[in-house]
Amino acid sequence: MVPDTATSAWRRYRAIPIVYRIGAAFVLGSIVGLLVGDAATALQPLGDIFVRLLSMIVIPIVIFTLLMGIRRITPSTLGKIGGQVIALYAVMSAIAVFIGLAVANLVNPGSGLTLAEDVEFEPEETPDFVEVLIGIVPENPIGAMAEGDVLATIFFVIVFGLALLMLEESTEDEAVRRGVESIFDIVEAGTEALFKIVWGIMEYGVIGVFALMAAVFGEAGIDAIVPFALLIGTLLGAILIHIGVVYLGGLIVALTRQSPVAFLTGSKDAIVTALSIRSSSGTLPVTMANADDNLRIDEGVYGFSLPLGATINMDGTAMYQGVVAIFAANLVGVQLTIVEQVTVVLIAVLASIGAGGVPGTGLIMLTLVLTQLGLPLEVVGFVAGVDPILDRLRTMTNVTGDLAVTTVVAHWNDAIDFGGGSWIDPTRGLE
Ligand code: DAS
Repeated sequence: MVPDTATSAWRRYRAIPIVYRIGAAFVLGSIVGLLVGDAATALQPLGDIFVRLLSMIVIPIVIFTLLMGIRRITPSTLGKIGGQVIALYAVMSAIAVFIGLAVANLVNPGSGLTLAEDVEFEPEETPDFVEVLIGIVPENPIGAMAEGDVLATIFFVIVFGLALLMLEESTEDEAVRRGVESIFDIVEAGTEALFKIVWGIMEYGVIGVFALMAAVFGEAGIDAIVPFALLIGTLLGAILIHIGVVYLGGLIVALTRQSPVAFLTGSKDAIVTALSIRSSSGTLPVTMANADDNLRIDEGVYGFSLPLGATINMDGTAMYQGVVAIFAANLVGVQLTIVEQVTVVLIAVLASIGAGGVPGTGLIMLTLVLTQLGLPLEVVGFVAGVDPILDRLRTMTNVTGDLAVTTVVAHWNDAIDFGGGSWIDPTRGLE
């Protein structure tokens, strides 16, 4: 019989949000590594288990979350506004990844930090761009899944998901329609089960991150702090460029001729909430309230664009993939070719369709990008410790992007109430 004190201690431990426990493991592991030195690399195997658990979940999570994401984009809702929203979301995400890669190529976070010696890394031969594009189409989708070929898996799942949706809309056969619904019901249950596994892995991650950080700081010493600080700085720099130039300069000023300050003021509650709770989906009610009350946007637009954006439009998350891909490549001393960096863009944009707007999504997606590029998954353990900071920055960017795109599409479709409202008053705009 476990003594009450132990069970109550365990309950108090579990009551602490996992993200803070992992953050504490990051700090403690780093301190132990600095104090113990090389001997701390003996903990590496505990970190390797964490990495293998993450690797185990990569392909299943792609398949299930992507099918769930596609479920939301039903062909009938595509329509004119839907087409504009989805097209703008995709363009914004691609620009975000390019900005992330550009800033990371300039700053080069991760250079100077080395993985623990016994982490093998075999750089894959770099295919040329045409090979990457052709390779997206799998000759054998099951084989692609078995080999962890993320892009080819994403391609097949998107094709299969769209086929299911079209079948559901067109078939006369009731049994077939029920079959499609059963598949999506299974996918929904499977997705829930997989996220339970993800959070179970993150529970073990407290030990895994502790071990990885102890090993890396045991190996590299105090010098390892700089690369992590650079990683946070790089992402922050890329985000400020993306929000300042692309959202405010490009979308709000150039396309809607409205005041960028007024846009930010109108969106402030959603921005602060996203920074606080690290969840686009959790912020959605606030995002919608800002769109309606402050930005004076018609519900016919934001009612479609914001729930969709909270799940498929994740510019901050996509940008983060680019930044950490460069960080990971520097860790193992390889230079990502342009082809490989474009591959990051493809995965980040496509995979974000399936990524849900919940805390830690970006970290899980990172396993897809690193797997595709053949980069060491240990990096996920490294960045997991600073994820509480990075995730807030990503989520804030995701939500700001949702509102900026929604404002542009509403403007294009005369779905903004210029008659009153806190910011959309033509006398205060740039007209
Ligand atoms: N927390 C995710 C979101 O809610 C973003 C991420 O993890 O990258 O958008």
